[in-house]
Amino acid sequence: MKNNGYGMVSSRRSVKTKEMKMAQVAVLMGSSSDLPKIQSCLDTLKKLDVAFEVRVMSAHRTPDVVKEYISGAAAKGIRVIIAAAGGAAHLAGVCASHTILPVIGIPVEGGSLNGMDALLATVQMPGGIPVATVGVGSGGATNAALLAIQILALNDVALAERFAADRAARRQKVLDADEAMMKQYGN
Ligand code: AIR
Repeated sequence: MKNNGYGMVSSRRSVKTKEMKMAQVAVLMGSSSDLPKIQSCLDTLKKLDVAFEVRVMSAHRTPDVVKEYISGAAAKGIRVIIAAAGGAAHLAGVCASHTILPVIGIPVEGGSLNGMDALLATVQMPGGIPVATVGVGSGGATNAALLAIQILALNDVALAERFAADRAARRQKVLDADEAMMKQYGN
């Protein structure tokens, strides 16, 4: 037996135990080159103990895979889709067109336009097919996870408590920084 991060699994056969949670969030990225830029999203989901699955699929390079995956996502328990892409970033929009699950788009920085292209491509959806677009950069990726958690927390009291504790910790960090600053400059 070994721990895979979600519970104990047999090393010979992958056996689900009752501690093993079904993924509620799907984090998709257009390329594995996006991973370091959205790491804070995965870290935040992990920190707040939300089960998620991570996939690489591209609206342009593997459009058939995107369609197939998204079409089956709700049936297997996914409740929120997070889609990250850079450049001509159509992944979140294409996901949104294939599901009625909420889709959060992360515009990934990089390339010649450093994320401005991804931001506009992700945010400027036609009326009727919404994508909740977060900011470019690590803060945006963190916010994508937090927004997904807020959606799930509407029906999960324990998760809402973890979210509130995280919010309180972020507040405390600013108060501590303020106190340290006042000490340093003697005011
Ligand atoms: N991308 C991949 N398919 C469609 C798009 N828009 C994006 C990836 C990545 C960028 O293109 O999300 O941000 C460059 O990908 P790569 O694989 O060339 O590094």
